[in-house]
Amino acid sequence: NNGIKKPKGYTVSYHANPEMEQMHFGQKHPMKPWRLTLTNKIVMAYGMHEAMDIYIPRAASSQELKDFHRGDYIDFLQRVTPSDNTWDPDSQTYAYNTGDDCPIFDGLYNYCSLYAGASLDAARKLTNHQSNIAINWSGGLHHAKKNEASGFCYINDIVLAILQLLLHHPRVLYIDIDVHHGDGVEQAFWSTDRVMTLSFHKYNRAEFFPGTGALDDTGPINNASAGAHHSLNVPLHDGIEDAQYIKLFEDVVKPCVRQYKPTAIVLQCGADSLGGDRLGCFNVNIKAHGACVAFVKKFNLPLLVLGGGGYTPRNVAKAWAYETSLCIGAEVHPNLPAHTPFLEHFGNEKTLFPKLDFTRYENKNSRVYLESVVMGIMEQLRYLQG
Ligand code: ZL4
Ligand code: CA
Ligand code: ZN
Repeated sequence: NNGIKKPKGYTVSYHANPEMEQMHFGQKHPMKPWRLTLTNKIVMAYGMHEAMDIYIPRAASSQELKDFHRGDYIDFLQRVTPSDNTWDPDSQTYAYNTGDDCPIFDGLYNYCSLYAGASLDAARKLTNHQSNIAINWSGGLHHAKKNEASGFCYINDIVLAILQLLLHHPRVLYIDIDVHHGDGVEQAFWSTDRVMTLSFHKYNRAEFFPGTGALDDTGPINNASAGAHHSLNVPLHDGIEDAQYIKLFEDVVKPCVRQYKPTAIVLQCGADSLGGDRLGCFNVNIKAHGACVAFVKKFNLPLLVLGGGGYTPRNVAKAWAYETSLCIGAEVHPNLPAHTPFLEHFGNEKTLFPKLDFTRYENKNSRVYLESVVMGIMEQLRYLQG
């Protein structure tokens, strides 16, 4: 043990089912469930498990998945096998948008019901008051729609978890720091004022997935709709850096909390917003990514912490392990413990805070641009005063 103790005055729960870590999306597919094994190994090597309640959640039932998803889509996921992968436009795989991004692999349904089960378990621990901060790094799959897969996501565990929170909470704030727009969550709660969605992402309508999430997409145009002004988007350009990202995050999140007064927060911590990510294009370090988690924690509201994207597994694992330590409020030594399994996997960078590759993307975010984004958000929040 590294002297990591249970936090005083609050409980952190960690929801992880190792069964899903073995899954494979297929050769060369960027999504590697194995990054979760790497994360858990680092968390355990530091002894952080001593400071949390650890749960191995059961898979969600098909009935639970149908609380958001359409029945025929769940039945399809339950039934399909890899031999159904086809580009026949008449086939159901086409209708439900499975293919290159969302392949049908062995164990797919098990994988989906496990990560959704973990997010539901985490949400229930919050609503039961058994936990104050509940963590599921296998969740955060924000692109999945009611009746189709999208962007490596099949089941929207975030929507399911928020629906659970809404049974007990009048207002839930959803914050998404994945480099991609959290379109599935935004769409699900577009017409309601009981959830405010806020996504920070790279935005380029024609060139960057999924192409939605412009600054002025803020909810139904009709001001009579409850959802008007409750979908907030922070569109960014390539190469945003630590200091800019942290300031922007705080300048936006603080007034959202002040104006909206959520009673619970869900934070999607997609690690593809880190520098050097295989799919991402930001220049954010692990400490700055973690600073967002630490900032949200300070509001002292029931907090659901989820994973998401992240395609350079060694960096994803370090970021999420570091963010676990921030949730516990434990100081951890920057050097990975010598007994960390797979330590050889990290090459010369046996530290939680490696030098990331910032050579690929030049910073295209000017101070003036970021100020205009903050002003755009403030303008939306002014409508909330009622
Ligand atoms: C791959 O190498 O932009 C999938 C996907 C599979 C292996 C072999 C197939 C090769 C990059 C991506 C052909 C792949 C063609 N393999 C994929 C418009 C696209 C159509 C599909 O972090 N092609 C679609 C989705 C994004 C598109 C990002 C982020 C999820 C999250 C939360 C989802 N889709 C173009 C791409 C590869 C692959 C290599 C890939 N797909 C990169 N970006 C996308 O927000 C978890
Ligand atoms: Ca995002
Ligand atoms: Zn992403």
